[in-house]
Amino acid sequence: MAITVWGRLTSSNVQKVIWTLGELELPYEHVVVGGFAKGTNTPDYRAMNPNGLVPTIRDGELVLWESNAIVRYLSAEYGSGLLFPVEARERAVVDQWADWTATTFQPSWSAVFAAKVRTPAAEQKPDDIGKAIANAERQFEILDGRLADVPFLAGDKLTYADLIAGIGLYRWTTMDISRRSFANVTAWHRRLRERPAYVKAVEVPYDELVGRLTF
Ligand SMILES: N[C@@H](CCC(=O)N[C@@H](CS)C(=O)NCC(=O)O)C(=O)O
Repeated sequence: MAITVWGRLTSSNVQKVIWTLGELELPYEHVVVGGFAKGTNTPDYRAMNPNGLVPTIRDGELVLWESNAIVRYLSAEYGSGLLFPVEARERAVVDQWADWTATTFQPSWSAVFAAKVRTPAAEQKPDDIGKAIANAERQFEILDGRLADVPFLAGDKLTYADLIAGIGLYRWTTMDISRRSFANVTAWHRRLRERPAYVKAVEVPYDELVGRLTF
């Protein structure tokens, strides 16, 4: 039975999942819910995902939400030795960058996206935007330092840490803001853009999110 994914393609958390499926060349069914499509507040959907958020997946008997958990699961189940190192010390490094992304990096660029893109122009606060950009740049500096040493976050090969972190690059580089440039991050972005699964899943226009804080 094919994997089913619920979620809208303009959600960066859904994009991680679609990108992972693409890297692993796994067939899947896609049900568009969330945002304008709604559908996340029904009893059936809430029974799968009590948060009423996207993404959610089903793979056989397994129903799973939380995008990073989904990416890790797919990588372990279908990408062992590929996206998911089997050796504990190697995997620990992948988890370090994945968890840093969840707790620190993604919240930092998401805060800029919320303040500058999702907040209606008349309500935007330049000071808040400036502080959010400065904080995000501190995290990009850390990323840049790592990528000075290795082509991908965990070393020589693409892993699920790159999938979890890499979804931020399109939004970061296309927002109408002044930002510092980071040469190693730019080179990593270029490497990711060579991957059709990345481009298809992540380089997705987000016009429907402009000025809209409600979803
Ligand atoms: N921590 C959750 C966050 C999920 C989340 O906030 N999803 C947003 C889209 S990125 C959502 O469902 N928004 C409401 C909607 O799209 O209707 C995850 O990573 O899966």
